[in-house]
Amino acid sequence: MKRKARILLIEPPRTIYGSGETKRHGFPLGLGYLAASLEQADIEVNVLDCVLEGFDTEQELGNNLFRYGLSDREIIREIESAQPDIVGISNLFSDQIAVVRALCQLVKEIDPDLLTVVGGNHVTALPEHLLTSHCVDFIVQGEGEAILPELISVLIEGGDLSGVRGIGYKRDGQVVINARRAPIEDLDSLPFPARHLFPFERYFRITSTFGDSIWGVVSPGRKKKSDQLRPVMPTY
Ligand code: B12
Repeated sequence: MKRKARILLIEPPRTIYGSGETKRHGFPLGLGYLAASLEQADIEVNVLDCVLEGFDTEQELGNNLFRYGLSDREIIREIESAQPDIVGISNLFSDQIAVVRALCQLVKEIDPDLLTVVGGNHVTALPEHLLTSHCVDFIVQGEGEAILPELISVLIEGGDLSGVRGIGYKRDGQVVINARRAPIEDLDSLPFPARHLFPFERYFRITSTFGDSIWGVVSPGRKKKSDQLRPVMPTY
């Protein structure tokens, strides 16, 4: 990869169980921080929040499982229009790995040369897991703000991947997990999230109906009318 790289960051569609779970979404803060760091490193970045863009689009997958967010066809259109060299996908939740893997597969079907990078809590905890899929080229463990720009720079320069702390990849078909990078000490050194790359006010349209609740929640099959909504605060 020789010229300035172009990356598309994607918040994947989500799956939930129709009874007992609710649709919900908020601004993907991690992608906001990543986008800002990429911009600071002079890397061209676009974002696609499949959940926000397709919040009312539901697909029944069987066994009471629902997917909400943009359809595959819509995602393909968005990727083709953004023309990225690299697609970065967020995987915060381990219960979403099937969607993430399917999205990586979709990317490879569009263009096998498109590189896929997955980051977030799941691959941080289990770095080898998704890398065993042929459609996942790289994983990033932990905070991506410094790692992702460095990875992209090494890919552009054709440098040595073994020196990039915090990544996992494949060498000669074997999964390689590099040493972890220490957490960022000086958080004030980070640029603020690149909110200008997101249709920010639309997050409030999902979330603002809930009084003190900060996340938009709605059961599958229902639209976002406030009288049909059930406010739920997450418990951990
Ligand atoms: C906010 C939040 C939510 C929000 C989601 C917000 C949103 N955007 O939609 C809500 C309230 C909806 C939510 C719900 C749930 N959550 Co929650 N949530 C969090 C929380 C508290 C913070 C996430 C966050 O914003 N972090 C701050 C940002 C800056 O960091 P980040 O997103 O992790 O991104 C950084 C890195 O991960 C990485 N990265 C992330 N994406 C990418 C992509 C690429 C390409 C790269 C290179 C790097 C990268 O770089 C980023 C910058 O440093 C975390 C706990 C935590 N401390 O992480 C739990 C957490 C993610 N949630 C968790 C869980 C379990 C859930 C629920 C399943 C709870 C439940 N039983 O209902 C649901 C599932 C929701 C769903 N499937 O739809 C677990 C996930 C564990 C796991 N392995 O699955 C966590 C880790 C809490 C925990 N310790 O248990 N959650």
